[in-house]
Amino acid sequence: MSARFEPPNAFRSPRYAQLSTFMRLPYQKDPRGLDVAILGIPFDGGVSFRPGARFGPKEIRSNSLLIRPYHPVLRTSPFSRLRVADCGDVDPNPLDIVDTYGRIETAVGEVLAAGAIPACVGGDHSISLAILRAVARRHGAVALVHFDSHQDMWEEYFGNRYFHGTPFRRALEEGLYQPKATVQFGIRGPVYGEGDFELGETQGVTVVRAEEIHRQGVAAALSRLDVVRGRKVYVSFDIDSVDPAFAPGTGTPEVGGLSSAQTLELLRGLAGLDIVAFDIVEVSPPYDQSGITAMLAANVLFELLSLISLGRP
Ligand SMILES: [Mn+2]
Repeated sequence: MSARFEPPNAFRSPRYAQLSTFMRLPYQKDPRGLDVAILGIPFDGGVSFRPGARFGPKEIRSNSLLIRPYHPVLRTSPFSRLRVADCGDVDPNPLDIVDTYGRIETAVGEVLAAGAIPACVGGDHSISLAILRAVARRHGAVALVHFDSHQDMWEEYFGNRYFHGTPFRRALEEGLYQPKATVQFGIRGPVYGEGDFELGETQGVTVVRAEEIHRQGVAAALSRLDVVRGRKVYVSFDIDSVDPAFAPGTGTPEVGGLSSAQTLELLRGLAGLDIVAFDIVEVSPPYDQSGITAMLAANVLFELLSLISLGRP
């Protein structure tokens, strides 16, 4: 059994009609034998504003067709070094977030039990809590690199403890990640009050606001990653960390964000980290323009897979 590509002609053929997997990868439901298992998680029942992220996996798949297999900056061919497959979608319960969490935790747990790295494509950001539950059960409390315009550390919303604005408070309460080994990139936009930042501040979370990245540059931002080095790292990538001029197809856009180029540079700066799982969330195709947001998300997926492949034979 091999999940490898058939280079080189597989990449040169358009095959538009039949391609429905992430980056033309093989479809393989069973994660056993894989190094990385890509899971779609088409759930947006945790959204507070613009819906549609349930269609993210489908659009990211179809906008990933142009991605070629060699990364010339990181100098790696991730699909030669890693056995990667599209393991299909987790079946959510669109009417019940708690039930959906159970389904996600089970599916991600199966990937981890198979010894593969879960690469999760959402879906709204509420899914990160369920993924982190499975990851922490396997690896213990992880370090966290979190790209977002929002901290997603609110207490509740209309009395609901689970939605896409609370996963990193719930995960903190459950001891799933180490706050002092957490870096959040791209935070910006209006909040309800100064107190909204209090939990992160008192718990020692490193926040690199978007304004700081614009003023001081990407290299300075990357220097803040020292707190996660040498640890098992979970990367949570919310597409709304990117400016809506580059990524309009999202549920809760905030102006003044990262450019696509800054995003790629930041991601490449994660080289050398021990990434044990990641998610890419909040792509909402109904609000997208010509697929540019889904295309960016597909490229973020390629960047993260390339990072994981570094150092592998
Ligand atoms: Mn978020």
